[in-house]
Amino acid sequence: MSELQALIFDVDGTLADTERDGHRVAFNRAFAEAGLDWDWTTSLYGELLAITGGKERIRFYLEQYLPDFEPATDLDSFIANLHAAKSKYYHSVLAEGAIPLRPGVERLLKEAREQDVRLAIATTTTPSNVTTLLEQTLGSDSPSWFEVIAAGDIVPAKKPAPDIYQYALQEMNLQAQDCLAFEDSHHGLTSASQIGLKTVVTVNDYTQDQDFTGAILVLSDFGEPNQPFKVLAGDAGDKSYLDMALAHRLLTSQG
Ligand code: XBP
Ligand code: MG
Repeated sequence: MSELQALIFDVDGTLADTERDGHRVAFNRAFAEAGLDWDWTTSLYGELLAITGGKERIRFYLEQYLPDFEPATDLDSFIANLHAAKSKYYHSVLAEGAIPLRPGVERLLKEAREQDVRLAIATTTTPSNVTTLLEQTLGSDSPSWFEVIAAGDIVPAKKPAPDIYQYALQEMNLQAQDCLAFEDSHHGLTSASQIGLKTVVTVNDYTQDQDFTGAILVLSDFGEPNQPFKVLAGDAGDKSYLDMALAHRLLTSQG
């Protein structure tokens, strides 16, 4: 019998809408600083999100859109330097306080903590991006709420590979059947569900048209008591926001 022991969260798009006004803006600032006239518009960025990982995304962009580009240094160092600048700018965007948590995220995290349900992060982004986002939105001690922050290059293969979720489970010494995952994208759902994690998806503008077959529940967002979610697929019973009672029920349901 499964018993809910941990919630494992994706970060970008799930905890906060960081992509369009956070990562994208930071990439563009890094390009400008490097004297590059590249402009990742909101629509182009939507296409580039097919590739997870910022360094991987830059490499893909060069291959697909600028195949004749010749960097001044070798390609790996060029990308690494550009990405380091991007991370610096991303932190400054977060410090501006422009990116709030999505509806219901803070409430759900706090409710899980009250019930001693363990928390973890499984994300593709750089580790310091996660801690900065948490500190900025939930306070300086909030990274410690998470037993494991599995992030970035800690595993060889990024999402949609399952490695990052596998890593988080191993670190917590838990089985997939005792945890729920939270994602916003098809790649994230693929990563979590490949190793048997039941997954709740909350969509956003970039992901709303993706295929979420296999998700236990697909929602507009986690919702709040005064701000009900929309159920896009699956069964939330009589609930209008995601709380721990619904989380427990989802884990033990047959779906
Ligand atoms: C997040 C990503 C990341 C961020 C950029 O995917 O794809 O690449 O866009 O982060 P997910 P870095 O939400 O599925 O984890 O530049 O730090 O790699
Ligand atoms: Mg995501």
